[in-house]
Amino acid sequence: MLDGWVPWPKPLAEKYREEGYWEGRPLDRLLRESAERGPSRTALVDADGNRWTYAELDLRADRMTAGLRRLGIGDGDRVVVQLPNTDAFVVLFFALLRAGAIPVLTLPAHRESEIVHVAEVSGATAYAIPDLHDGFDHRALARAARKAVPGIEHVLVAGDAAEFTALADVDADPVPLPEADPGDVAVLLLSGGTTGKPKLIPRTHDDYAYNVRASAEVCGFDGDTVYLVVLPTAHNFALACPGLLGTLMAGGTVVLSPTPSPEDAFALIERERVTATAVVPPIALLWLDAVEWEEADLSSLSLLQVGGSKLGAEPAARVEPALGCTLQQVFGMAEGLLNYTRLDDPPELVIGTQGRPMSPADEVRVVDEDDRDVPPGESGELLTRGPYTLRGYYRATEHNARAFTTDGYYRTGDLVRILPSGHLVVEGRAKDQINRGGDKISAEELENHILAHPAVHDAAVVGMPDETMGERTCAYLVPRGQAPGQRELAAFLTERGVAAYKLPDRVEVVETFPRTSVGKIDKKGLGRLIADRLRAEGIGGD
Ligand code: OOB
Repeated sequence: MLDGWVPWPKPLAEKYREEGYWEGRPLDRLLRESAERGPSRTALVDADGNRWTYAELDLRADRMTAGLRRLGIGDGDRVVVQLPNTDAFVVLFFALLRAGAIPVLTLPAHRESEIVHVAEVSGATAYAIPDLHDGFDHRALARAARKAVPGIEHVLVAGDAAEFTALADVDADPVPLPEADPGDVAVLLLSGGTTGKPKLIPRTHDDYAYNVRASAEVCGFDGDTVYLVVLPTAHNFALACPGLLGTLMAGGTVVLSPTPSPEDAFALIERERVTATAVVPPIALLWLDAVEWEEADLSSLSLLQVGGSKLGAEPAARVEPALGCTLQQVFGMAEGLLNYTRLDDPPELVIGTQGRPMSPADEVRVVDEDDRDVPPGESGELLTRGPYTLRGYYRATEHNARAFTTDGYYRTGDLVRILPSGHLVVEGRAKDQINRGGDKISAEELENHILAHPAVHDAAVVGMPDETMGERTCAYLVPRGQAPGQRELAAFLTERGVAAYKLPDRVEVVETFPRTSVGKIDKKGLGRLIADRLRAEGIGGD
């Protein structure tokens, strides 16, 4: 049993159980049950065309479970997982659950700064990596991480392990093990973050299994579903909404795409007769253009889920005619709450809204700055609680006091309005975060890194409008001497181990920052300033 996480209050947990949201089954059972129902069906296919049946995948997971236990990994141990879209991720994910360990899911793009932080906060004892990915040697990163976090006893490598342990050798004859308590934490997800450092999101077996099961229902996943994983497997959207777990629960087939490029993804859609996939808006835009010249047969595709940042109404309207499939908008968060447009919603709701809450037990409020409910239909901050929304970040007592109301609502930081149908329209953001095409960047985290530069006196990071990404990142600097340019700053941040997607796209140098009446940096003012400047330069904006 993990400590340092905030469980649901007992009466509420009782209610979620009684009303059948929580079924009291460990998350990994979804694979076992599908393997029992259809052992010879294809569970997983990778980009090279390697295929595993349910029986094979289930057995691989069991063998790796035994291998992990032999290494001494299990019983609540946290394991930082940083693997690309490969079979190794899928097998390790289930093996960790079965061994009683807790996967801490990070993105392949994360670097020393993020990995060290996450390993420290989670108290990780192991770290799983690919050898090389996207030209980057993760073993070098593992060496640095181990130096910084000596608690990391094991480094498990998919591929050439060098001095570490090869995942292929984490293998032994299956042993019977006790099942996890479904009320315990199953995985730790990474939050997009709004403060200095990324936060960890505890998801229990009960809550995550419900997240997966209800998503699969809403999206009509069944044994005939062939789901293409395009986003990183570690992202909640691709993993569990319904994603790879929802497909395996339904007995369908998961296909792994190494990248979201139309070349890779379209070829796999044609080859495997893919029926459903999930992307962020910039990828949707890219695909909408690519169908013009790519010749692949996409006729099998029946559902394209788009979420992570706001999809404009114009591209939304182009999805069905261009790709010949149903569009589903998804407004979700790793913290929990999922909003989906429904498959039978009228076009104006599918095109013009970000969906409605997945569960009848989701409670949503829209409030003003004093936490008072706004009149119906008006815009305000979205607060939510429910059977699959966290009650607190892991080991973050102080932050939790601000991120949640006293009665347990999570402050999403999203500005929304609710239509009479219950559908939400995302209107903006109250949180200090940049949403760069679905990748979340905490302004404060980036500012802290930038402030370490010797020629920077002060820094303020804001979003700037961008046609494809929705937003990009602009760093305003007050210099101390000769200010670094965009490239110099990017090199400095990379050297500090900051992930590439967080590097500022643009640097602006000013003498002082505009201030609000209470003396805070006026970020809205800076946002307007850069938007005006882009417009004057003829880039982006209206
Ligand atoms: C998904 O999860 P996260 O944790 O990376 O980011 C959550 C945040 C939301 O609070 C919101 O600010 C933004 O991303 N967001 C959207 C959106 N979907 C997410 N903003 C506008 N429109 C949308 N459709 O991004 C995520 C998790 C599960 C499923 C889908 C997305």
